[in-house]
Amino acid sequence: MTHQNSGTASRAAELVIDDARLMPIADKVLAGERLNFDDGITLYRSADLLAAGWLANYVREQRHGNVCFFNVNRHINPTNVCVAHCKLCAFGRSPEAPGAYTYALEEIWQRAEEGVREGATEFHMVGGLHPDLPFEYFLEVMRGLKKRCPGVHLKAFTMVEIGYFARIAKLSIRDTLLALKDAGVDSLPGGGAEIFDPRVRKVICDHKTSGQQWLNIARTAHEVGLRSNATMLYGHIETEEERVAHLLALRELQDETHGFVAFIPLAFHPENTGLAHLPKPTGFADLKTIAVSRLLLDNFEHIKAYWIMLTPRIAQIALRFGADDLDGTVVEEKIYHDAGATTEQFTSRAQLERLIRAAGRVPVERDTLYRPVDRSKMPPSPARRSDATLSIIV
Ligand code: V47
Repeated sequence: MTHQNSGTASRAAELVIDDARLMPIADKVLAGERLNFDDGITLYRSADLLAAGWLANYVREQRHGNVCFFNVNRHINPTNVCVAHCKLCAFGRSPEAPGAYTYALEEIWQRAEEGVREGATEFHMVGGLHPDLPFEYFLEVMRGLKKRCPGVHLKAFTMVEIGYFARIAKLSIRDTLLALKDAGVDSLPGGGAEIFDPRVRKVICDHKTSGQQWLNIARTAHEVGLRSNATMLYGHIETEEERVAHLLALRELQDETHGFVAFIPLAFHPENTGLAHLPKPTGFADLKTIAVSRLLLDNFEHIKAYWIMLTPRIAQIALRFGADDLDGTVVEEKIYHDAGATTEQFTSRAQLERLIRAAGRVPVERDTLYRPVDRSKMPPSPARRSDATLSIIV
């Protein structure tokens, strides 16, 4: 059936809804009204992916028109040694386990300087909860990065790492965040949120920061002037109710602080994890989650389709299902690749632009806070790897 709502934009005439349960939701979206918990559940339970995607795309185009953002960044994971032993994770190791590593300070700085030569405007830095490294090590990492690469935004440490640093340094969350800010941290990435519900956390990340603590740390970060991203790890043991409750908890905090920059749904990769028996989320679930996120998170400016995790093909399609950002060039990715991701770890700026253009969008390079980057005012960065690194038919 075609949507017949009176008083809606003429574009609504394009909307075809097969599942009548989505009609009242379409009315709300087209009228700019906030969706509720039941709407989220209905969207998740409906097989009418195209109608949900149309609505999410409508909201996305109202905010960003035809623009799709990407950035030139580098991930750096200082250590994979971790005391948490989360079932969901294939990255963390005991100190003596094969493959355990911890970079020396110089190694981190060297990687960063390589990133600067490649034109990176952001370092994304997260790692394990190391039993022996003192908080001072991480402060020193940040000070050294700021000194050597003053123009690069440091997006570093998840709420989980912040909680751990506070514990080992015997500081309050606020003082921990202030110390990191003083050492050079500019914002925080969105990891570690997983699913907030305690039932799920007990199985997938038993010893990790609780959902409530994650939200409290994010609140404090925003209060001290550090903006952050937010994530949701989906496609493992969580129910639709737990996903929607997670999204609404983020929306509620965003109403309060306006500190979140972007939301990134993260598809669970089971290989080499304690949950390896679970199947991978499907492409349908990936696109539905992007669409539901765009529709429920009406106070988030950006929804990111993280190409490494979704694959470039699905991430590209997501640009028509609510996402307005593909994330970045990345260069070195360990968390997903340890868990069986088959995507490349690096893509070039040219490849990202090509994916975006082929989806009928206009690529805009952004910095971490979504300000456009004007390369004409920056020194040229030598192409480090061939554009053929990522081969994809678009
Ligand atoms: O916190 C861990 C998740 C996160 C697995 O803020 C897994 O811009 C799937 O947060 N399968 C790290 N996911 C990645 C992350 C991120 C990525 C890109 C951009 C931003 C940003 C943040 O990855 C972890 C955890 O939630 N994770 N193991 C796994 N097996």
